[in-house]
Amino acid sequence: PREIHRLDYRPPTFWVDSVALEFDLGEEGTVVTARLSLRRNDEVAEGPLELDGEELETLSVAVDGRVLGQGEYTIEGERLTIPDLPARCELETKVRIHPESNTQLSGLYLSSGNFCTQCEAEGFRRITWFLDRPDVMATYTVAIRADKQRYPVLLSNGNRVGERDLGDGRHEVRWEDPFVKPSYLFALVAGQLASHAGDFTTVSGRTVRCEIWVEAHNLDKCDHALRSLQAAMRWDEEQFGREYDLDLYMIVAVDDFNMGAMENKGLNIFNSKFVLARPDTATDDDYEGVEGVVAHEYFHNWTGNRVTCRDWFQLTLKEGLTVFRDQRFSADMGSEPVKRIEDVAMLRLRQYAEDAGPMAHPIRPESYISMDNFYTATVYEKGSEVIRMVDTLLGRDGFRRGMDLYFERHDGQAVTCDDFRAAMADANGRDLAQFERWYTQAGTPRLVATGRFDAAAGTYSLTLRQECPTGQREEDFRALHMPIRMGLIGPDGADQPLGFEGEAAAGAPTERVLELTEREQTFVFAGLTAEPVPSLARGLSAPVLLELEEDEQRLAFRLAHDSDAFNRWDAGQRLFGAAILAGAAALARGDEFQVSKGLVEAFRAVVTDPSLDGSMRSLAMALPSELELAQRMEIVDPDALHRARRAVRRALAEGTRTELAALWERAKPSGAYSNDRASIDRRREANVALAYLSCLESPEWTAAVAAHFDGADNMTDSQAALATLCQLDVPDRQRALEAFYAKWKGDPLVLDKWFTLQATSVLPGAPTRVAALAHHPDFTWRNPNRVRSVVGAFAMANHSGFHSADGSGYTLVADAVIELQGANPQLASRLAGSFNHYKRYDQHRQQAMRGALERIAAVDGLSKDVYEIVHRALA
Ligand code: DPP
Ligand code: ZN
Repeated sequence: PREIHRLDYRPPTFWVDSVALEFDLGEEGTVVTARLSLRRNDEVAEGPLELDGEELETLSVAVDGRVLGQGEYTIEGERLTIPDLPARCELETKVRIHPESNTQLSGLYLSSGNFCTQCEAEGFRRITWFLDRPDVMATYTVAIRADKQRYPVLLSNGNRVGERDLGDGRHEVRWEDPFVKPSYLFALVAGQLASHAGDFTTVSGRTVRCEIWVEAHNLDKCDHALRSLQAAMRWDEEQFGREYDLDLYMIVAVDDFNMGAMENKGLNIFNSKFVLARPDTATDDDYEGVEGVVAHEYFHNWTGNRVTCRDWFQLTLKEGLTVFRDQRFSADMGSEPVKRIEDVAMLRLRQYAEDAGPMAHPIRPESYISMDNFYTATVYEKGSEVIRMVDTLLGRDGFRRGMDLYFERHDGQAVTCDDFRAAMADANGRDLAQFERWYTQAGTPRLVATGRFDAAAGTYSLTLRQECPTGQREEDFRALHMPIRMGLIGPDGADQPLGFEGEAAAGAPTERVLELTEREQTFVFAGLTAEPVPSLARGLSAPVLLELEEDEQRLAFRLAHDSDAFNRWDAGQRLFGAAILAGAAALARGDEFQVSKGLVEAFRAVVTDPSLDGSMRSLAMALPSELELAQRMEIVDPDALHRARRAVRRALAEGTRTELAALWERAKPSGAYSNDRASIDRRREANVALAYLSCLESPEWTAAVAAHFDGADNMTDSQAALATLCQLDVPDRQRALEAFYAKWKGDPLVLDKWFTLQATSVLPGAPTRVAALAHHPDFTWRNPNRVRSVVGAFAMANHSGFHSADGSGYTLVADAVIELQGANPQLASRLAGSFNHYKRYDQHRQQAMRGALERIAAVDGLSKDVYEIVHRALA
């Protein structure tokens, strides 16, 4: 497979001004006619026209109405070349494609018998010959012809401009999208669908019709998606002055989808997981997921569609920015600190791990074999952190000025990350040249902090030193421009005024943003009467690993007093994490270990703190996961880690059983379900309290969990209770699983939960149970959600099970990759990433994982997606 490099970018030899597409949809083959208005790119005066195509049966090629003969063009592999073309011409191609056997779910394919498309990143070339690159932007008109009975609904981008009966049982619908767009934003849907609709009146008074298209039996699960869309439209007007530009906005839910959702112009196509929600089928977290993803795809209309990427290396231009926008939206809809904690927890779990492994790449990668492999936590989540730092450096108003200039300069264009940075800098008269290093350097920088209090002088010197990320070369690391939001906490728990030496202390702020630009910088604060406790990188103001020596006492102090909600939570995570890691080390040596009294007291304070809302409390009570803690072990010992975490959990539960029981009593369900914030908060703290109490393995609390399951009138409680039972070796587990299955076997999304809860059970024999799940009649390799709910969940969220000492977890996942790699390379390569960190495990496991990777690498005709992941890991 060929590697593509960022610096090799060349503009295309031709532009496409407009595209007219005709689809004759059929059960056995679909014919696509494409007419492209071509115009030679003056910047590139020479060179043939080169079009991309994949798995196309070419029926004819014509230029300006004349059919070309064999010698007038060449097709070699995935490239169609026409040497001699006039500066302006119309090219017509006719191809046959086979959506009915497209298992890759890229291009045009069938999901539940309906046609749908996925073109990002390079799926459009699987539909027709095209300059399938994002810098080629054109207007599109589309005619769709299909059987009237089977495909009554025919959708594409833009506005519906015509419809006619073709007489032979078929009909035709025509669509027109007036905005130029790259091919990856093309979409088509055809099938039996119904819509839940509502209106949105824009700030300038236009009415936009919003339609959520689903299979008819799901119509009662669309209201939350519709409301989320309307809220997102309003928010983008208020926060960024961005108004929606078409009269119609459609979202279609499909069951078979490789990703979460896709922002196609005017016609989003979604994994049904991020559309369908009803209280009895979706959890509170699912509701938030729907709201966030609907908003994300909507926000792309400006950051992604109106202004798009010049080439795929710039992906973070639209994704980092749009994730930042959806995170801010969700914070505004709910709780800012809760949202921030959830986002950082995910960043540390997935992105920091990626940064420390073989797939480490800058948010703007330098090369790829398959672009599909670079829809990563780094491009998305770290990309969002980088945008967040710009926001922190420029301030809310400065950031808005930068955004306005960005749209003013680049509306209708395909641009680069440098263009974005230039708009931010120019709008604010700031120099963001050094800031570019966030786009060129891979890895998570370490930030080592040391403090020195001089009692006589009343000063506190804080030294911050940037260290090269793990896995990167020292000589490549250059100091980054980063904002560090911080405070100094006094002995009474209050933030101290932060007067710099030489400044008047009176009136100084109690929180500052320090701007780091050098490898090492020292800041001296004056006017202090007692040694303060520093609270650094509040809200994780920069995506770094903060290294600061803090003992149990100091962490407990910050957990109790830090005025920054995020840093309070973070102090707790450090405290619990350190205890578990110390325990794991002791167990690995064969020693006993005891949970300290101080730890139990800190936990008790969290359980009982009246100032915490339920969501915050549940986050503060959660122990860091095994997967996250594994990142911090020299050589990962999954068994010791698992036993230590369990022991800490149990000790905390035993030490605070009275308070936990009181919390459960106060917060447990009473009265009918409601989805207001207070009820969501209560459900969260009730469920986390009950999960702790279940660790006591007492008949009383096991019965309480079973009763909670039986009495649940909503999926949040039902799933939480079943999740808890799945970790217990009790008869109620099997009974509850059977009851859940009987009730929900007809609902694929709920059934996914049923599979996941079993795949993530840590009871002994996990690999055997997961193998059995993969043979369950409801399991299928063809549905990505189902595969992820079993194999994905096992590999990514069942650390002790996946790393079972006998290697059977590895065999299972490698078999799945091999099974899938031909049919669905994108899905297979995600699963192949499960082995990325094998070098961090003990010799025995390393060998077993390496063996699994080598077995995958040896597959004949391995897809390039999987090839890239496996070969990077083995390198
Ligand atoms: N562009 C999509 C998204 O992230 C991914 N296919 O919204
Ligand atoms: Zn996106």
